[in-house]
Amino acid sequence: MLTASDIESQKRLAALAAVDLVENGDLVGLGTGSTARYFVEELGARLAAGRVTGVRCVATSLATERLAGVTGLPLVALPASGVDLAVDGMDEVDDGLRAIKGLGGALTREKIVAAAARRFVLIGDAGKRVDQLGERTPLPVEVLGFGRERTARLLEDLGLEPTLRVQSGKEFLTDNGNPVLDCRVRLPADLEELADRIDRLPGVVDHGLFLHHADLAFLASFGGMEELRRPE
Ligand code: A5P
Repeated sequence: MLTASDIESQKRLAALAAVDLVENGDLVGLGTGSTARYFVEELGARLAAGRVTGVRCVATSLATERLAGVTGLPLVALPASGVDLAVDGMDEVDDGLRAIKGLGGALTREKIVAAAARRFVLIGDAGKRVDQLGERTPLPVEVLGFGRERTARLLEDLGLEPTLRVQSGKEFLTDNGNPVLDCRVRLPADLEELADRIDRLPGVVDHGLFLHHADLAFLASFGGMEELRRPE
């Protein structure tokens, strides 16, 4: 049985593997969450030590923006030309490199940056690997506050079971000021079709299915580092 500290070590190992991919002068998308945090800290430390030079970063959340500031990573707005590399954690990943993200609530900005990356790399402990996406975690959907009960009904009509995310007794709001509906997915599900149908609902800002974004995933376990690559 892995302890919490075992899992933290694995997250850190996966993050370090991804930092090795950063090249001098890269524009790097910084993910959000406890695994991405290790990546940001290590990249900041290598920049400070001169082990990598000239990197600039785009943060996917206000929390990551603050962390990057503390670690001394220079931040810029996402340029139209995108980023060289983006690195982020995930909540679940399957063998086809498809992921669910967003339990940290940053899914919309994370997807904008992931979609703008020449290379998008997922990092996590091996416990994040699943046979079927949705088997352990709900699918987060960021929605507009306006009409959110109606949007929840439309999600139910797709076979999902939405629950409004609450944090510290209050409605959770993303950095964009929107609520999140965490949707239990009834399995088995056709995720391609589901993503497409959610994308078309009025009131939805974005959802946590990242089906075609990742090029590579580092999954750390005590057995070693596993690398998942996008199927040809
Ligand atoms: C943030 O919105 C999420 O997408 C995170 O990337 C994801 O929840 C993984 O977070 P941890 O690294 O904290 O598990």
